[in-house]
Amino acid sequence: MNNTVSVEKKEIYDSRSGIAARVSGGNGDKWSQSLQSVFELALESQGPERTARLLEKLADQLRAAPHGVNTPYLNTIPPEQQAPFPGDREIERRIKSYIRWNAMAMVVKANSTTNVGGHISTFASSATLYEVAFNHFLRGRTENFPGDIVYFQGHAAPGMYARAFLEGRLDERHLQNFRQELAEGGGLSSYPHPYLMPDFWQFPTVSMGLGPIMSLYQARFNRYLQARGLMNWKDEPKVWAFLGDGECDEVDTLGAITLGARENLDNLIWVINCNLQRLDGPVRGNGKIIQELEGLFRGAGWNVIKVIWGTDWDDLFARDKSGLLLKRMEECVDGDFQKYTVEPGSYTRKHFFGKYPELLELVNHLSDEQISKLLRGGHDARKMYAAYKAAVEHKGQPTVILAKTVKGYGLGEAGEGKNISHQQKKMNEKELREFRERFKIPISDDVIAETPFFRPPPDSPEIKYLLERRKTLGGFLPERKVTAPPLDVPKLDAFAEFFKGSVTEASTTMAFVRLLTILLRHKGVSRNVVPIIPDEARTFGLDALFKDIGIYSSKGQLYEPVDSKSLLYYHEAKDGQILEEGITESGSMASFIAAATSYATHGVPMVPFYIYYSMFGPQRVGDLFWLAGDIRAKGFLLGATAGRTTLNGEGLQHQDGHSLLHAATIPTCLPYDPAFAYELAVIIADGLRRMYAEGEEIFYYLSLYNENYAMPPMPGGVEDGILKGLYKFKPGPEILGKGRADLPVGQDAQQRVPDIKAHIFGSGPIINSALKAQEILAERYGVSADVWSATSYKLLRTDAIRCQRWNMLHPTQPPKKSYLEELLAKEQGTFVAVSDNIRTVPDQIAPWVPGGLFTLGTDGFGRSDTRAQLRRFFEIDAESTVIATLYALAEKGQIERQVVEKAIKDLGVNPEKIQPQIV
Ligand SMILES: Cc1ncc(C[n+]2csc(CCOP(=O)(O)OP(=O)(O)O)c2C)c(N)n1
Ligand SMILES: [Mg+2]
Repeated sequence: MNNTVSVEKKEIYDSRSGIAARVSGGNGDKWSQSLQSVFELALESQGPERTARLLEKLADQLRAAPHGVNTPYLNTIPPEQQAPFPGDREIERRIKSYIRWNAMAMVVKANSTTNVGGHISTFASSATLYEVAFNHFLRGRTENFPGDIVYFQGHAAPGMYARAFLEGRLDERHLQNFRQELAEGGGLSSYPHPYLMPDFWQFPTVSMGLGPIMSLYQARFNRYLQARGLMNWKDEPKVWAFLGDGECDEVDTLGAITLGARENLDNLIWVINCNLQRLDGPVRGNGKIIQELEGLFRGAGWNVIKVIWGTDWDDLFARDKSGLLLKRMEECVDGDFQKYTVEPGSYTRKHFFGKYPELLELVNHLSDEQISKLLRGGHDARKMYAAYKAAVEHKGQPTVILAKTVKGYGLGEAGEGKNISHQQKKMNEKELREFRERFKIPISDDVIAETPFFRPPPDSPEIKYLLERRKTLGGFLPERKVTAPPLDVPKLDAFAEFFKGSVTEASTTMAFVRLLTILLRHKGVSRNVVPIIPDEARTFGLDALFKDIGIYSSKGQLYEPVDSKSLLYYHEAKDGQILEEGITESGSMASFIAAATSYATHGVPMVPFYIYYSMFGPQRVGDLFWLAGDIRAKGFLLGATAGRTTLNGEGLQHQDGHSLLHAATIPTCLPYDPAFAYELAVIIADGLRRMYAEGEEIFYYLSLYNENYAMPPMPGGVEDGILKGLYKFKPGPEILGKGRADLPVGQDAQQRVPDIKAHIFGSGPIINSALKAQEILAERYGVSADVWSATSYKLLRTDAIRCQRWNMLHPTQPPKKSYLEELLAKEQGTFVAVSDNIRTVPDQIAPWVPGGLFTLGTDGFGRSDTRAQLRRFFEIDAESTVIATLYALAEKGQIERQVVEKAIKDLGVNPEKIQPQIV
């Protein structure tokens, strides 16, 4: 049998082109009938098990063969199965040409007077992909339908603007100010940025790879909303993502595609613009990107539709009975195909067809010019229509369309198919004329050098056609509309239990879990809460929620969980509320973003709480954090197990001391570092109010820690300070008498200097270092130190900068004072800050602290050890805080330097210990 299989395999491969050609020529049925009868014969004579083994063996050999999981380098949809194109091709072509022209003109104009950049070639290659989709498939939002969700390729933005111009949504001034957003009257953002154009763009895509991963999780989130009854679509929206072939090298693009098949996301369609080029040159000069992607997607369980060749090639394939045409296609690598684009038709005749006499003959009837114009599939509206139609009708799997195109299509000498194509931003007059002629743009010679925009009048057949198409499809796209109703968020008293404090020790993570439980029972928000976890629920104590609210699974729970008898069993359910993402921080962030923008995308406000190991937050998926700002995400990110010393034992890779700084860089993010349960409650309650009752488009980042300690009751009147970033938590003792601070330890406190005053800002669990230092300073050194809780250095800084700037620009008016300045103006003394984060976190406010701020922090790499050891190592424990405070006082001449030296000795700190900072 082995022999037979090899013979079959050899025949199949030797004549593969022939088979493929015959299949595409319409003889496929005969082949499948023959194979079917062989299969039935085998079943009869060998029985099912042996037949299955034989088939499996055959499949293995096929997989190991040069093509692997690929199909031949042909269109997936043969011409005879192609759905007919229903549109008016002539009008659509003219519309597309005008859009092409305006998209090009925007960039050329912008760069003729300024150097602001822009891209022509990406859209030039994808114009047909978009136009067919806009005229026939992409559905806008209507009263009863939320609209399809579309991720546009970032560098194709000029094409979307140019279309909106024809649609009458943008005017000439907008186009004129492309990439000049600060120009009078505003301009258009370089790429899709909802932050900058909140009525237009929905999804930022320009950082390669983020569009793809967001679209995957968005498609899954749509199913989640439906499963939980939060949306009820008769007609499910599709999620479309237009991507680049170079973009597929990003791990974010391909790293999660199995989710699509696993979740049967037939609501998801990816359109990959395979122009074979990226920025510097070919994507796979020595291979074939389309085949590589096909293999990957097929392997991952997707429906793959290749659109390689245009209609012109159908006739050539049909006439080629030898299979040589396909063989020649398969011999060529992408570098060759790029060359055929750049060179004239005579070159292609000689080097491509000329390899085999039969092929030369096949194109005898074509002139060189006709050969050079043989279209690739992605430039053929009929082929693209058929592909889209097949994609929207496909059931059970997501679809990827691999459309072959030419980068810079239509630019001719200016950059068509050239390696410099991506960067081409200028066109000279000759190139402009050629472009005009090629696409028949009615612009006269005398103005062409100015690259004027062209828009036919509103009653022209083109504009009427275009508007009618969009009306039929439900409205314009892209368009961002916020229609979500406010939520009835809990008032502060819903969290009253946190304000009483507790002697039972708890961590802020435990407090958060308790708080989440309260929200899950609050009638105003319970259904909208979306807990998101990347396989770390047990670490944070969130497994307590498994049973109550369930883990979302589109398949429900097909098995009996091993822990079914326990109270907290692993409970998966079709309407589960938790998104348990497994080990994918990028995927979890993509889910967070889908939930965090549901207020705008679906008109349903969702409240995501994404809790994760803080070290694997912005440090790992920082670009998605940044995107969360741009996309106007609302929700809570919770960096748990935070703190370079609080997370003991785990060592260098796990101990986070800088996420707060990352978070501080995102303009719409409010980072908080709460120390106590009541602070957490005040911050979250206010966040809910601001985002979901008042409609602010901001999000929160909170550090959560895993150290247990007694949670104190909330002092009176501190809510405002908690939210603004700083308040006095515990004043230092009043120290009487006129003694000297350099007196030996144990001497009568009455004799110590009363007016040596210090202030220690502490955050997170390190506030406990500050509190202990407060005691030591008072008892042993006669220094009274007030302890403050610093909940957000970023917010203090932003407010201070705002006032400083106003004062600078209004120099003769009475100066404004920031919250921080007003607060500290009432205080005397020396200021010290201690944190489980790097010093740069507290240093953010240093310029506004009277007399400066002396900071202690955890700069350097973490270590595996106990908290006590780590805090001594990084010099943020109570003893180190005492020494730092005394030193800061000595620096100001308020105490003798010998006092500091003595304290170092008394408190057992080794002055020669290794320094944690490195360079
Ligand atoms: C994460 C990221 N890295 C790099 C870039 C810079 N960049 C912009 S476009 C581009 C090439 C895009 O090629 P491809 O995806 O093939 O798109 P095409 O323009 O060819 O359609 C690069 C490298 C980026 N935008 N994002
Ligand atoms: Mg490309």
